[in-house]
Amino acid sequence: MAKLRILTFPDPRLRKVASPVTKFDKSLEKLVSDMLQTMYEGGGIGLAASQVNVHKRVIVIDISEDKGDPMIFINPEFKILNDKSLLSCKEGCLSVPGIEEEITRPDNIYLTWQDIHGNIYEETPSGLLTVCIQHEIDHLEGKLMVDYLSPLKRDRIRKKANK
Ligand code: GNR
Ligand code: NI
Repeated sequence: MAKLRILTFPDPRLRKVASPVTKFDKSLEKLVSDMLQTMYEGGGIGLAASQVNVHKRVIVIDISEDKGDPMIFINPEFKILNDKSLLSCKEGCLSVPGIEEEITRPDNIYLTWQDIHGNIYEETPSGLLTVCIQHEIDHLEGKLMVDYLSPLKRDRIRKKANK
């Protein structure tokens, strides 16, 4: 396993839209294992490939207490089942270090994804996983948590980062 470099806001490479994974091969396994190490060493609960400058639709998440339950999502997609059911959560991002902001997201989603072998899964997740998977899928679309903040707040964060 190798630790990868994490891009930080406002790096324009974080704005790229990731492409679907089509080959479920050894190089995908290597990417996932490097991403897991990078997430654990960075102290995050999730990581999208976009954050390590690999623009493929790959996400790793571990929201377990003892950090022993890695979840891998290849080509994840979600649909909002009820846009009136919302959840607010103080979010952080390894690509926006030092910032924690309350963000409100839909709480009732239908999620599909593939595993590392290409098998297809579906689930209606709940709680922190719902928040985290949306945060990570945003990364794959080139979207960042700062995009949910006011332009003023976003500008303050940008100025701090550029110092
Ligand atoms: O470590 C992280 N914590 C977190 C907290 C609340 C909502 C989302 C997250 S994801 C973040 C790691 C990260 O930047 N993933 O892209
Ligand atoms: Ni993030």
